[in-house]
Amino acid sequence: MNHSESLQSLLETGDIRLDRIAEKVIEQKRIDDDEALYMFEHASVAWLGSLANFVKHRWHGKKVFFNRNFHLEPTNLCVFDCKFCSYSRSFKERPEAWEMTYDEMLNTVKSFKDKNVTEIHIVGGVHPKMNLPFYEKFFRDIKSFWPDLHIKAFTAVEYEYMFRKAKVSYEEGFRRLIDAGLDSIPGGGAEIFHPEIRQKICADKCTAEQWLAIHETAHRLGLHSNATMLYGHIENYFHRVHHMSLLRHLQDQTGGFNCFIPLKFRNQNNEMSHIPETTLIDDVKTYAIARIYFDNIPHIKAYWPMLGRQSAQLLLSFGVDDIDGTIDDTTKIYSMAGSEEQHPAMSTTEIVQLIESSGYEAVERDSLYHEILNYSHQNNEFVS
Ligand code: V47
Ligand code: SF4
Repeated sequence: MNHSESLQSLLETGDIRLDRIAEKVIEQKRIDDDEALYMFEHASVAWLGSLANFVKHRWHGKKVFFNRNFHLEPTNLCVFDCKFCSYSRSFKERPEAWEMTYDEMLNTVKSFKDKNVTEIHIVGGVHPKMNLPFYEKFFRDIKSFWPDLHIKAFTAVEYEYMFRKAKVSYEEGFRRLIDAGLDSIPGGGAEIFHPEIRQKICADKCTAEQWLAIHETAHRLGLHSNATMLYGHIENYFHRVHHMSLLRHLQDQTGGFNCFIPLKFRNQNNEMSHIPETTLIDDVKTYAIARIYFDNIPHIKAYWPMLGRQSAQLLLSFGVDDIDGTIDDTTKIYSMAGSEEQHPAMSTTEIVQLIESSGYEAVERDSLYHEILNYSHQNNEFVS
């Protein structure tokens, strides 16, 4: 019996549909949306873990990726009103709002220059004053003193607003920002694409069609991006599969998504606080099914500031191969939403230990997943 055959016999459940799904995945055939839904409804956690781990191993062996990064959140004032958001403040109610000046933003970036980081992740509330010309100048100023800092900036929600206000097409807007220094795009703002849910949780921001068109345009212009899914609130399994299906379809056309990041809804201090957070079992299933379903997205990320480091570590055995970065206590989105990580920061040493103690190889990557250093070849001489 070869390895695939023995795995297949190990995964035999007596449920014909699950057995067929395992067979297809092992033979590298694509599973369809009904099969993904069936896994959500019928597969055990142990079965999902074994299959997702097999798929992850086929993509990346024992490697788990991380990077050295920091966030810049220039403001939490936002013109939109997402019901799940604990972080934003409206222009009418300003307590707990912040709005950095241009110089404060630039000085914050400069303060990281000697901190051994490779990426800045910029995201925040959608603010009319922080418009296209503002960020063209900002990117140029960053690149003038730090040319090789990778700028990963703004969700599709921010771009839709910024380009609409500047009266430019998505293509024109991206061309200007790329020229100024934009390097890639994070995956936020996707939430749940299905209109039945989107209408209830974030009715006034960019639509699913706009989110997808913005990423399609970015990919066409050579930018890579990520994709997220906000799960564990009022959506059901069907909505999750529908969401992943639209992403898989776009990825077939462009190949521009680097990673998929399921984001667990955290329920503190927002208008959906009455909804209980979903279980760890549901987290594990969602990540594993994502790994099994996306045969065309290379990486599945467990974003540790949102999940907490222990859950992120557990998910390494359920299809996850990336846990994001060092962060250095520079994001408030999840601490304000009730994450156990109230001041998210991990040294390189801590991240490497977290990965290695789960039996994997820690690999520092750049923002586009080029390997910088494989720590399993390093005799434990970490760089903090
Ligand atoms: O779009 C907001 C989510 C996203 C809550 O691309 C919440 O590498 C859970 O997308 N509970 C923005 N989630 C952040 C984001 C992101 C984060 C890290 C890495 C990357 C990447 C992207 O945060 C929003 C929304 O889906 N969010 N509030 C909440 N209460
Ligand atoms: Fe604004 Fe983003 Fe919060 Fe929505 S999720 S209210 S767009 S900051």
